Amino acid sequence: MKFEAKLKELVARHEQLITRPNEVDDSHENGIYKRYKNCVLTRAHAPVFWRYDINPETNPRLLERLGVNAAMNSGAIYLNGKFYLVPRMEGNDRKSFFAIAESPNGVDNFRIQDRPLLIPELPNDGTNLYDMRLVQHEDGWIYGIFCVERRPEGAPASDLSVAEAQCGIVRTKDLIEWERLPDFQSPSPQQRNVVLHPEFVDGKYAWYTRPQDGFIDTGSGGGLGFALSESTNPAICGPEQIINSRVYHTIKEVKNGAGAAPIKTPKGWLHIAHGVRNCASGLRYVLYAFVTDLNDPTKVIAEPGGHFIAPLGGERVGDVSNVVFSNGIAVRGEEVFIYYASCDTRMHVATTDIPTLLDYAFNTPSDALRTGPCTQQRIDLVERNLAYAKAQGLDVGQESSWR
Ligand code: M1P
Repeated sequence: MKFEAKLKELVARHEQLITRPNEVDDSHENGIYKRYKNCVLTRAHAPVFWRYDINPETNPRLLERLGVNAAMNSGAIYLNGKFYLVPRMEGNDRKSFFAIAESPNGVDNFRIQDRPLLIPELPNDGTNLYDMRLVQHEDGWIYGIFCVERRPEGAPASDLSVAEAQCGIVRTKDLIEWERLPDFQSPSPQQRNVVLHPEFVDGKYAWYTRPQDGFIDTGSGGGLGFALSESTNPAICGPEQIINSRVYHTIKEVKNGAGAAPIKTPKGWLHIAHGVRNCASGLRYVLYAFVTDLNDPTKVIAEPGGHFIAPLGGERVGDVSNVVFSNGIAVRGEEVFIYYASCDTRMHVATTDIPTLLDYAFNTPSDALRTGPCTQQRIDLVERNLAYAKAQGLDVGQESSWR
């Protein structure tokens, strides 16, 4: 095929992908949220001109010059009538970078803006920046809170996997001009999954942290922390209080971390976090929910047992398999758009609303922590249902002798 025709086809295929309508996937109905058939962002959503040199003189074979490997872990915000994602794009060179994608409806037609987002550099900046949370704070700024990963000074030459994670901060008013602030400072050796609370607490900035001793292992870091700082410039937080712990034999046994900033609801601050456990096939990442007190965001007042979203079907396989991860939620009125990545590879959306999420959070039994009480929870549900079915003369698929 001639150069021009090939380029035309690439552009047409890209346009077809990004404008294809999305539909609810009814096969995974649970009443709590709706999954969708198509991903909202993939590596193929990256513009053709990000990947190819389109000049026949310098690229006569029209080869891809700078491939994109993944579009994942996106910050999200609903702003001025539009949905914006700030995904973690990953080049074939393994470096992550940020982009801005915009959609009119939050479930399809996400178009990535022409240029990647170049975060202003700090001296000794990270090797890799990723996983931005977008937080609209009551101070008037939209903050971008992200992970800064670097090789620490003195790391052993024999082990190139030794790395350090810290938290970087940018702020903007319009998603166009971004100001870089000094990195977040905390008492912990490393931090990942740091999120800013959208309101002041006791007149201070409040942070969800994830204290960790090592780059992957949280070590003595007991879970999801909470801390206060006087300012965001610089953000130097005081002691971290663990507000949501890791727990043996649960979906968050190995580690957990905050997702997007919590949603303010009439009944509390609603969090969608991630929990990690270990198994023979490696770490398994799922999403779970909890609610904290409106007046005391350190106090958990509801936590349904088990996972909220776990990888399903094709979501299970990717660069880092068996992972769902969310750092972006957009809220439009009562509608909630939960953006989650599967397997550090591509982005999905699940939609629901605040009343449904509160029903889920407050009326789903909490994890009873042992097989006996957990089985009893289910037997109690069965007994209530069978009695109700009998009284109402309902066929709910029960054993025939009981009908
Ligand atoms: O690979 C899964 C996820 O691992 C990390 O999350 P956590 O710090 O909780 O282990 C993050 O690097 C995240 O980007 C990644 O999706």
